[in-house]
Amino acid sequence: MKPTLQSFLPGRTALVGLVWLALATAGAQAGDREHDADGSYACDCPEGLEIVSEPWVRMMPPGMGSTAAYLTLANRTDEDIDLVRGESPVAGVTELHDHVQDDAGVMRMREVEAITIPAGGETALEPGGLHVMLIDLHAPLERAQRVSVTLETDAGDTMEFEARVRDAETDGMGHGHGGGHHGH
Ligand SMILES: [Cu+2]
Repeated sequence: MKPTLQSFLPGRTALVGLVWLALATAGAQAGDREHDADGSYACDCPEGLEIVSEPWVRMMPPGMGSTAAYLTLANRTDEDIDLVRGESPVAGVTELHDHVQDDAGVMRMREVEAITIPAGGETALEPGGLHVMLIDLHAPLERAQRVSVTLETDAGDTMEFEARVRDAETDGMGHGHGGGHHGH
């Protein structure tokens, strides 16, 4: 985590304005093509990389300055794909996280160097496991808001998609960020 980054953003107010503008524009374009006939979701992705579950961002209680984005990725190529960086206009810092059990048996999240989608396989980012951490949100997120997220591979390719903000309750994972739920 780099909580101090916020202090390096002098144009914070201007930035927020830009973000809202970007979101408004993105929202207008989104509904058209959410779910392709082949079961993949809209993504400006490198060849062979697909999104196979609807991307979403966890709606957090008021006052929380960070949240997480989730989706399932499929790799149709014959080489592993490593995602090594993330970026989003709504967050000051975007990190790739996983949940790991600490020595006391408590699940904690920590930054990872890469999220790997194995050749010909799938990788799920889901509550209690891997996720894209959105830190230092510039403004509170609202339900149904579409958040643009960009992930970058170690080869320098980028994948860009939109994730919809929603509550986590419906997925049966209960409350809290990783409290007791064991990812895989
Ligand atoms: Cu996290």
